[in-house]
Amino acid sequence: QYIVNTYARHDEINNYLDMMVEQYSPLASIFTVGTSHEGRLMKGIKIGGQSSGNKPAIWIDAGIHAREWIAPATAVYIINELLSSYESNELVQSMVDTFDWYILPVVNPDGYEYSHTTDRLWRKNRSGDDADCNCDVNNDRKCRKRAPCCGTDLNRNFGYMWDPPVVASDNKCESIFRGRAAFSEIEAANVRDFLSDPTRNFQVYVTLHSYGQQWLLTWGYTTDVRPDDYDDQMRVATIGANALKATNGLDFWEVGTSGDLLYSTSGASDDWAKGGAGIKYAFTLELRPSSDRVGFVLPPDQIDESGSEMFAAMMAVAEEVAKET
Ligand code: 0X9
Ligand code: ZN
Repeated sequence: QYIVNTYARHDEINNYLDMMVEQYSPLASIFTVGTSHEGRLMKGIKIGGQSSGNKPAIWIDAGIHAREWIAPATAVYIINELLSSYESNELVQSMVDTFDWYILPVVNPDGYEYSHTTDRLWRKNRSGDDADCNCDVNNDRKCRKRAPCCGTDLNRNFGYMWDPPVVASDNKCESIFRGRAAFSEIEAANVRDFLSDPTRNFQVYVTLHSYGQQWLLTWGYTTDVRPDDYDDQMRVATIGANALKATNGLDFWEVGTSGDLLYSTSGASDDWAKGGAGIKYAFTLELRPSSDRVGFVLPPDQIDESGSEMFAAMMAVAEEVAKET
């Protein structure tokens, strides 16, 4: 069914991808990176036609953090827009012809589902001890205490500068638990393996989060060093942020490193994408809203604007990066 502009469940998103591929093949095809801890299929969509080989590629993922529902919804919006406007929009057509777009809407499907069924503000994935993860939160008082001790923060589990921990915890009961080891979590390892495949030529890594309306640049783990191509990162991000702001008239959208705007953290996916996978442009986007009044619980009537502005940003980024390829 048509799930654009809704906060859809994980199986609805997966079904939607199948439906789009049915309609738009061979322009679109399914890819999978593996299954989650609880066995959910981590399904994505490749948009760009059949040609593989060294067409430059753009990766967009979302839903690393369970409660950030606007992120998967925005990814779905982008998928819909890339495919439905391909025929009618020259810029879209040219960017889809130039790049292979790989979009994985839900990196953390177990946590995402848990945030729908049990705890709206859940952040981590759902791996861990049975006593912590599989007890009955609603009817067992002990379980209510143990519940936070389930799961790992996938955005502290990626293996570039995983150690020492920076705003990351070794306590499994904290929401920023970094896991027992870098890539201890199947969902992070699945993304790593897919992005490491040398037959794909990724130029851009974008990961959608919320909230804060910020375009975060690497490095995220420190403010002491900058990547040597930092000026390129800043230029492309600024072009993207300007396109974004122009779309729906948002005036607030910050661009800068995680440490400069927010805080530094070790083990996030953006740093690994750049430092580990060698993808030149690596961005974490903190989507709407800007303030903590609604925070993660953004009304669904804002999906449309979040989607349209982020789509414009992705087109602007692609156009700019295309000049280099
Ligand atoms: O803390 C995070 O993982 C991200 N913010 S969120 O509110 N969505 O949890 C920011 C991560 C930014 N990237 C790095 N610090 N490397
Ligand atoms: Zn997040």
